[in-house]
Amino acid sequence: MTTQPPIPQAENPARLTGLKLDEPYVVAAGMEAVAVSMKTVYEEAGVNRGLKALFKLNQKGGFDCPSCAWPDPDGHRSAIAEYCENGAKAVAEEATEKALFADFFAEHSVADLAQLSDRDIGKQGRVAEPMYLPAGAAHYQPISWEAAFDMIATHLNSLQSPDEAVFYTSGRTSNEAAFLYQLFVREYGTNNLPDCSNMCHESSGVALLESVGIGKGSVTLEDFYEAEVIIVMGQNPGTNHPRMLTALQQAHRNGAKIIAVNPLPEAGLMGFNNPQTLKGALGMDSQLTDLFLQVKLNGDMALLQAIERLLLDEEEKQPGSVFDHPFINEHTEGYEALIQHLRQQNASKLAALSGVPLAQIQEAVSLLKHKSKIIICWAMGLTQHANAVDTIREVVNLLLLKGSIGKPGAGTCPVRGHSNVQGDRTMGIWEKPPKYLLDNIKARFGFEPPHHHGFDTVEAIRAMHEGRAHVFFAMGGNFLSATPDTQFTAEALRRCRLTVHVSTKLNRSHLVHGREALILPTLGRSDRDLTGGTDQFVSCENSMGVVQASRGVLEPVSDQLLSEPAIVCRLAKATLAGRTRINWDTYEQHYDFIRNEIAQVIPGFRDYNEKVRQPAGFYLPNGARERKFNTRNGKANFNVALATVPALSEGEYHMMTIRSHDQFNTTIYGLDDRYRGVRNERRVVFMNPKDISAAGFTPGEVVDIYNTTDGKERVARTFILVAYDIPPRCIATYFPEANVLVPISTTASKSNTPVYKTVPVKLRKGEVAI
Ligand SMILES: Nc1nc2c(c(=O)[nH]1)N[C@H]1C(S)=C(S)[C@@H](COP(=O)(O)OP(=O)(O)OC[C@H]3O[C@@H](n4cnc5c(=O)[nH]c(N)nc54)[C@H](O)[C@@H]3O)O[C@H]1N2
Ligand SMILES: Nc1nc2c(c(=O)[nH]1)N[C@H]1C(S)=C(S)[C@@H](COP(=O)(O)OP(=O)(O)OC[C@H]3O[C@@H](n4cnc5c(=O)[nH]c(N)nc54)[C@H](O)[C@@H]3O)O[C@H]1N2
Ligand SMILES: [Mo]
Repeated sequence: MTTQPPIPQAENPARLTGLKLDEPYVVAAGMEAVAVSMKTVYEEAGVNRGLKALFKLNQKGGFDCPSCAWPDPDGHRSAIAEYCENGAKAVAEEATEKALFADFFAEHSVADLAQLSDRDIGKQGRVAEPMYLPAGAAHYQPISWEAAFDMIATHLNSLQSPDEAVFYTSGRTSNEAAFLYQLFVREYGTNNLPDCSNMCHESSGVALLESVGIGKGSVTLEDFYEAEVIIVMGQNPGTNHPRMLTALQQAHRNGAKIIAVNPLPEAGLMGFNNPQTLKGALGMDSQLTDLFLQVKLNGDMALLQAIERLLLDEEEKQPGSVFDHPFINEHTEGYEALIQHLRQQNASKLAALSGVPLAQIQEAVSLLKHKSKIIICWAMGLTQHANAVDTIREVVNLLLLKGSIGKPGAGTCPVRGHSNVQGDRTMGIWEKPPKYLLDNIKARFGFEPPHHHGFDTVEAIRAMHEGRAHVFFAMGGNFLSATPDTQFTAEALRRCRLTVHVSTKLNRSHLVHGREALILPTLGRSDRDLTGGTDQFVSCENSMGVVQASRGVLEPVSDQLLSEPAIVCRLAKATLAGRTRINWDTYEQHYDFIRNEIAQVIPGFRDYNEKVRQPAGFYLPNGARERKFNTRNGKANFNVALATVPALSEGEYHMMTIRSHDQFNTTIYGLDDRYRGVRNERRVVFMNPKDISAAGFTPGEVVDIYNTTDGKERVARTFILVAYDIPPRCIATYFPEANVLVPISTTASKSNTPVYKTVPVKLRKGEVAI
């Protein structure tokens, strides 16, 4: 089918890099993290550029860290280090001085570049001018911006329907760019706006909307300092949200009990040395987790129901002492149905299903019983399962029973991934647009936006695969590597007439392309943006609904980069020409004009230009935070669901695909996963030592992993077995190497999120000699 080069993760046996194993850490951060940050930044960006960038990172008046979406403190910010090791790595990756101009692409063919590992592709540097790959060509060649926009416009305008184009977004795109992008796409005529959120917190959004009427979390950072109990489920903050550890530590000092629910004893969760304090720097800081519940993969719903069932027993012994009846009566619906359901459940059976011993669940119940300031945090360990939406609704059930929402120290805390993924959704990057958004767009701009739903990520892949979509446009991201079923997605992209990527850095999606392909180089978060001849800033929304300005400080690596808002404006003008009702030119003159539009169209943004200039930004309205539940019935809704864990056949395991400490999603910074004791290798499988021997393997042996969902064999070759403290029949590999095994047909009900955390797989001896 293809003359394109093979994809190492999907079509080739991969090379190993030389595993070295250490003891896993029990405590995260400390001075080692600071040393690693400094080293990475200086190596990539040089001392001057590096220092300049780090000094402005997450400071008021500086730029928002491009790494995760954890909020910055509203008040005092440490002048030297309001960032973490992994934020520093993200900045270093972007601030690199290596720039790829036409001569680089003339020298290296697409086929040559495709031989490189993901890490080495990323390390080549920033894309520095627009590049075009003609049909059948071996090399990308330079193209002017104008010609590139004309080419995209010609393709888009030759489609039979706007619904044959797909417009993907990754979560670094600013509010300003995202708003313009969705506006252009809707004026063009489609809601095909899939985004990384579809693979990330979509399950949280769906669940929270149904349960409490807002698809975002309800807590603020201040709530952490007042909480009595904080449960962290399915999240590895030591690696993915390191600054969260500072908040957890403060909460712990203020007396909060911390319960960690995870199949792995993750270093950051178990303990944390805060490098911003002297004690922490010296490695003398505290233990964080009071109770570690080592749940089986997807055992969370069973665990939560076991807790609720036991709380019900306590409540019945002493009515009114455990559940918050005034809150339940006034604000919720479905309590009786839930209680009836819980009465039919057997705590021991639920405990067995969850993998957590009943005695430990009892401990959790004792911690929770008489407390009501409870926060539950979660991330991908809950969202990427078939029953994710119901599991998250179970999280809310527990909070509602305790009245733990909409008051200080309590509430929901889905911890977001990309730094502006939440803001992009607020701005209308949504394939299922709410009616108010379409109405407001119509009222302000005078065109009728399409009402029928567009494709989400998985639907977009299928549409491209089946020839129902022909043009793929990506505002950031690395679609090929982030999506499930790598081989299938590759076929889908290769069937497109045109694939376009607005990117900062080179990645594998540029090398697995449509008949023609374009790379449009853009400014990153840390870059100075002089669009319209003035210093522009953009804005982002963090995980707690705070919108803040972000102003890049570094000189861009090339004068041929355009900002994302400028790219959208020019694309819109080229594509819509005389058809448009919108004066795109003004937005390129000053971003204040974009924010003025946002203020009129998006709720909560009135006086945006003024408010965003306040030093710490502003909070968006949040009904759940005030016990105003904007659901259909105006109540917070309990949900009744049966706890299930998918069954395993003989020789089968549940595989989760997780992040190492040295990556940001598909951007691989390095080959170490320091806290888990893994160095210099990513092709590893974490497995329970008893399972290893029961299967007749030995640690260190090389295996192939395979999946046969839908009767089709998917194989990921050459992984080294690492004996690890992980529950039986559960194994772990890294994303994106193992994405080839994730069947596209298995997605979460209601959110359609790929099931990246319970992939049914088997292992066999590695076939390829290494
Ligand atoms: N440095 C860095 N920061 C990042 C990212 C990055 O790649 N690197 N990615 C960003 C993005 S987009 C996101 S979405 C977040 C992701 O942040 P996380 O969700 O922390 O990322 P994962 O590595 O997917 O980790 C999932 C965690 O859930 C656990 N887990 C897996 N399955 C289950 C389960 O069934 N139940 C329970 N209770 N736990 C389970 C795993 O052991 C692991 O600790 O981080 C963001 N921040
Ligand atoms: N197996 C498995 N797969 C997963 C997951 C998992 O846990 N397991 N997690 C899922 C999750 S939570 C997510 S969010 C997705 C992530 O999916 P994506 O968001 O698509 O992937 P990223 O790796 O974050 O995208 C990195 C690329 O974005 C580009 N980029 C970086 N900064 C900018 C910028 O400022 N502007 C522009 N235009 N481009 C930029 C760079 O070219 C870089 O190569 O992956 C999902 N895939
Ligand atoms: Mo994410």
